[in-house]
Amino acid sequence: MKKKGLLDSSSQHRITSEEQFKNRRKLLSSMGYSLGASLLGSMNSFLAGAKCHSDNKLSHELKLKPNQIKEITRYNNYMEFSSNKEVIHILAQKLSTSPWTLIIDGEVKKPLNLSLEDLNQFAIEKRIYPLRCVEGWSMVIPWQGFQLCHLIDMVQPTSKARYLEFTSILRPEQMIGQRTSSLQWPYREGLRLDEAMHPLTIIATGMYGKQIPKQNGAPLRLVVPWKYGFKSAKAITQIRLTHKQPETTWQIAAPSEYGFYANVNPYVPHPRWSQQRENRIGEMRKKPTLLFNGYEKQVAHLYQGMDLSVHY
Ligand SMILES: Nc1nc2c(c(=O)[nH]1)N[C@H]1C(S)=C(S)[C@@H](COP(=O)(O)O)O[C@H]1N2
Ligand SMILES: [Mo]
Repeated sequence: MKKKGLLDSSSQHRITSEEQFKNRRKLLSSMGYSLGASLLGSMNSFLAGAKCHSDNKLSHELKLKPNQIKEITRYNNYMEFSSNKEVIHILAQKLSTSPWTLIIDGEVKKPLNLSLEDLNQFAIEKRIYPLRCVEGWSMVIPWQGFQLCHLIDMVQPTSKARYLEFTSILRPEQMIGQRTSSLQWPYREGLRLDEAMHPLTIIATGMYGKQIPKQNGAPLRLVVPWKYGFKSAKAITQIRLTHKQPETTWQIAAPSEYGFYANVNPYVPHPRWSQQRENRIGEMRKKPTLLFNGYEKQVAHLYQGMDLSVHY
């Protein structure tokens, strides 16, 4: 009787804090529970880091000074439009971003089809993050958005879910690069579930106090600050939870140059250049690149036991 109640509460209620989770685990083991099939499923997702806790202290932790809005909005990477960074802010105005639908499906109990209005229910927070492009330049961008984990909580991943695949919009009639560049469209990216659940990982909807500009990924853009910029897919329309590691656009294009993990790492050079330093846009001298883009303390545990030069 008691046993049943306990199982119910662990599978149906949200875990609100790590402390609560640890207490529950202690309690379970003190009661002599062995991890049966259904409980194992829910424990697995906790162990994968699948508890969502808000952490808005992360915003100012690195005490970075944002780049000027002009720098952020006039020097972009967005291959759906051009490989010329300085014309994207013009070409991207062609993309119509409303109405917009975000589909979340795959290994979830509650697939969802969300409009931008639906997404307004999330409290918007500010996050000032460095963005380090794999090419060797960086910027500091003051985003607004919400933690991706809140969205993942809503769809309830199944026990098979291990990864997320993000798909950007396919609209060649509005995106000239999709007609002229040979990358495999639509642009796709992926994260491991625990990376996606991490409180640093956000969906950005705004920047510098306004709606996010089209050239920066309107209306919805993934932001994962400890990874190279290409992981942060712009204009996303679908998030699919999967069991298998998804293929990503840059991995398909050049597997020896762009790995699935793409953690910012000064000790693992790109095959054609060093990653030890970066050119912060607006600054004269190059600066050292930091492991995990400065977030080692927050994310290094996700990669314990992994050789980061193999899983690059
Ligand atoms: N859909 C899509 N997302 C994308 C890209 C892209 O070409 N297409 N480029 C990526 C790369 S390489 C970088 S460095 C960042 C650049 O973001 P920014 O233009 O907002 O600075 O967007 C990333 N997201
Ligand atoms: Mo990039």
